[in-house]
Amino acid sequence: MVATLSVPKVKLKNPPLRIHRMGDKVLRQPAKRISQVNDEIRQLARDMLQTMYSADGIGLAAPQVGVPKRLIVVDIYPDKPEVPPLVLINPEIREYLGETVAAQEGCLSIPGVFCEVLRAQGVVVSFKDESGRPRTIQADDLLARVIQHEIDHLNGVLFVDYVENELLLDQELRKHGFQMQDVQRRANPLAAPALEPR
Ligand code: GNR
Ligand code: NI
Repeated sequence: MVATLSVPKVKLKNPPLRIHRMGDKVLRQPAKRISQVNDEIRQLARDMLQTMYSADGIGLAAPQVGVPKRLIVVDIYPDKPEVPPLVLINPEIREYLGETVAAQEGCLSIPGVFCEVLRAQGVVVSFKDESGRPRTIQADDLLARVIQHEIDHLNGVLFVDYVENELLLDQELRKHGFQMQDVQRRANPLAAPALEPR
């Protein structure tokens, strides 16, 4: 039996899960692999989808709802009822494709804050789906971007960690009630290395 994971694409007044915000330590913990895709995992995925649609998001990672497991849900077509969402369990990026592209990102755990982030145009990603079946897909453009953003969450990484302009980031964070001390600044592995003076 293949459990289908359809949930209506609607905004609930009382979503089943709470989205944790930057500053909460669960967002910085590396998430654990899922050894068995069972009904508990499928229920978590369903609850995450309802919570994502209710928050007007197009992706959500389990650590954002306080669960340190390697599970993400993605739906870049929240207004198309006929398109099913993606559930990715233990996702792994196998290949980065195409150019590195800069575009604005936001995060449901850092509401109101938007910054440009470099991402690969495409990725090949392997994962197990909601029925436990191994799958490999190629994703491009917005879908590839969201998958890269969500897999970062599984590794305790937030998009603001990559922002180079510390002053602009600090301003933008304060405006929305966040603090620079909760950012873990790091080089984006897709960025060209800065030239060392010599
Ligand atoms: O809803 C979301 N939109 C978005 C836009 C550009 C790049 C990434 C994203 S993911 C985000 C939801 C979220 O925070 N997922 O972790
Ligand atoms: Ni996010």
